[in-house]
Amino acid sequence: MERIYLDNNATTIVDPKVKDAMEPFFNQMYGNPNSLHSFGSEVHPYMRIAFDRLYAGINAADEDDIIVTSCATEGNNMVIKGIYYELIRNKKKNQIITTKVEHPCVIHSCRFIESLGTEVIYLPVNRDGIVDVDILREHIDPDKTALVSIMWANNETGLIFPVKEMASLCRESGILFHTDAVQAIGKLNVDVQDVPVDFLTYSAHKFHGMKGAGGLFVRNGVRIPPLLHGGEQMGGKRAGTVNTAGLIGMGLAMELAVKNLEYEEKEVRRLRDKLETAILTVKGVNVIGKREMRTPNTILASIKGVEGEALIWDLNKNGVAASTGSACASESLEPNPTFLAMGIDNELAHTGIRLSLSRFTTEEEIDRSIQIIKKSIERLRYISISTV
Ligand code: C6P
Repeated sequence: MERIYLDNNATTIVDPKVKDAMEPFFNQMYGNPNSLHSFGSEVHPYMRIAFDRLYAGINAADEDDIIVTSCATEGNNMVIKGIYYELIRNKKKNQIITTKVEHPCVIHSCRFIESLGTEVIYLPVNRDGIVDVDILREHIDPDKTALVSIMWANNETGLIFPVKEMASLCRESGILFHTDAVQAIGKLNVDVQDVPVDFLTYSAHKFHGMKGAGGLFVRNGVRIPPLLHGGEQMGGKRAGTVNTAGLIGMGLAMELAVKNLEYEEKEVRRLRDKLETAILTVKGVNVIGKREMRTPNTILASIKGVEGEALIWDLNKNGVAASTGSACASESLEPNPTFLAMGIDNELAHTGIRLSLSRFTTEEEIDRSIQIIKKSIERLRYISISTV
């Protein structure tokens, strides 16, 4: 059975071009880039190219910093805990504002600094699943708010947040703004000249790079202490030997992601819409969030009377890989928190499935998925009726 992968918001296939570009850095050019001998120095030109691609990909200025991390979780922890040490612990400010629908690595970092005495405000989303700029405006306080951390696009719904307006508001108010852009890179145009963020994080494996490499953009002039102390790598801002293959692959993955934006916007969107339209014909299926407000690859659907987890297992048995939401929450028995934050009732919140495509998803896979998903829903409904 040919399996179909529709869980690209959890991770993506490494683009074969990216894999080829990384290959020499495992067995040939494997030197530590900080070593003085030729094994070390021969890696430098490739790292330079990778950094140039990372800067170009988000239109960062030469003076800005892009710190290579192991993943977005690390970058997000570094920003939130870093701001605690930079501005909150020394009592310059005492508040962070985020949202109820951030990824757990943001929410749990916020809870951690809350336990150290910081005030954290978790903004709600509106019925459309979006954080209103007005609600942010009501809550910010230039004397108190050290940081606003709001994602660019949600990993479960795909809903895109008004980060440009929110970052501009914070800039005017003298408040630092961080965005988790994990689900935006490769799906939307991400331009840090146009959107005045101070910090932006991403993970290579969400845009066809490898797992274990990520990036943290820090605007020129903004100070943040390291999370990892040690050697002088990344100018002392992130100690630890850099994942050279990961960085070199991430650079190319970023370049390809940007080159493919038009394809993503047209073709991936067309396939996503085809799948969505087809599953919406099934009674009791509802898709969260308006299409035009979502990233082009994502569907989060609730299916009345069908438990999300049961559907995932049935789909998996029939060759379709989907998820109930965030991969890292897959072992939780709690209802989907994004649904709850959107005011969707508890019962329906257990019925979510997320389907996420990539530029490697084919039309033939979508056509087969439609048949398989429809049959699975029918089968599970039949089982639940016949067992009542
Ligand atoms: N979301 C999902 O299934 P890492 O694991 O550090 O590479 O990425 C963390 C992360 C941070 N922010 C957002 C918005 C994300 O979507 C993710 C990863 C996956 O939705 C795995 S939990």
